Amino acid sequence: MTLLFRKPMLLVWYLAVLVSGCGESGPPLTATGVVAFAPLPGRDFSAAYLTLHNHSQEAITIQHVSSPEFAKVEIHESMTVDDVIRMRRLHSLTLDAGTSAQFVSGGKHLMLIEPVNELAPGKSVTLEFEYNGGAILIVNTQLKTRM
Ligand SMILES: [Cu+2]
Repeated sequence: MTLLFRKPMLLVWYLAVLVSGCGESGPPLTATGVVAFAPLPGRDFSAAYLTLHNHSQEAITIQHVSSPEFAKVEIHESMTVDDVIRMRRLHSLTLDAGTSAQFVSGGKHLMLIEPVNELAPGKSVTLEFEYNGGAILIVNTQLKTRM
């Protein structure tokens, strides 16, 4: 009896080691340090910052970002031209294999545009990153107060 039970358990454990050992057990794209701000009173846009990590052996291209809480989400990049800070929209963003992309104030950022409902600090929002032709990374966070 004991042997009969032990054999399948050993087999399962062995398979688990194989799966985790091949380096593809986790998602290829993850996000850390997610901060999304509630729009300032009277404004219909806001920003979100985070770091995206490509854990895979291939390039990952983010083709579209969306949120059920906002009409539009755009990837922007701030740059200083002739002492004036300008933002330009990036229509896609590619992360080379094993690299990260930081979204920070004054650099790349997400513009959260036109809230669907009234959005106060503390409300949860979802960000959906569509990449490589159909894969989706879903990130949840709570809106913070803009300082
Ligand atoms: Cu912007």
